[in-house]
Amino acid sequence: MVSQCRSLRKVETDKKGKYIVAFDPLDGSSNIDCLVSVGSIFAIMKKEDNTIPTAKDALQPGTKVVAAGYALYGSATMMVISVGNGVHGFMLDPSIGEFILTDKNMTVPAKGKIYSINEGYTHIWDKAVKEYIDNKKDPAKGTPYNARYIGSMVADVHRTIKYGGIFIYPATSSSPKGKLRLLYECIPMAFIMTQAGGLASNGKIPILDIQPTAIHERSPIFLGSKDDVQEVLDVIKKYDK
Ligand code: AFP
Repeated sequence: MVSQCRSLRKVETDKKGKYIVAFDPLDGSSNIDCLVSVGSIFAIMKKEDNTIPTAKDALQPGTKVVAAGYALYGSATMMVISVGNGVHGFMLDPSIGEFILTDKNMTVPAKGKIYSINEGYTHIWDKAVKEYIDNKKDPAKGTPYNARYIGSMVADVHRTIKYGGIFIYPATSSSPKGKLRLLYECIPMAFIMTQAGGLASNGKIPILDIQPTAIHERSPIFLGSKDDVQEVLDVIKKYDK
């Protein structure tokens, strides 16, 4: 297992399985003291051979993920999981201590009305992100989007699946690879969002196609309703010409 806490946690030989788990045990932890929702995120990949596991085994692209999910600790506790056959939500029923299937086949709306990004970094966004967000706030035609940003990826992504729209953590001039970790934040969320009918890109290629080169590698991420993500990718392409 590779997790945000440590680079690699090896399982005892007699308990070793065939899988690698990339795990963010408590994402959004800076929100705990003010009781904002936090979560755990995981992605599971097959170990390609029978050699002794090393950190390199975890450096697999998202196309190799066999299962991914998150737990959201909010007004209720919910597990959202995909094994490659749709996305399903299980709500914890504390009265019986069991998770109940409450959200079968979760699908993200093709287009939403919410954009989710930390606008405190507006001064260091690139031109494409600035133009896209300005257009969401004050469109030439149609109604402006609502802004929602919790600062806890699991909560922001869960809302995006439920209501639609777009979640963005872009590269900035001070963080050229963005902030979010590729292996245990971006890839699992991209797997789930893609399974739910949405899109997830680093602004150039699908997140799931990125070949990780380091355990704690970061990546920009544009994730959510396919029409909304495609719209921002078209703006990025315009500036790339
Ligand atoms: P913490 O785990 O340090 O609270 O960071 C949370 C996170 O990794 C992710 O859950 C949020 O989407 C993102 O960082 C918020 O980052 P900013 O505070 O820079 O917007």
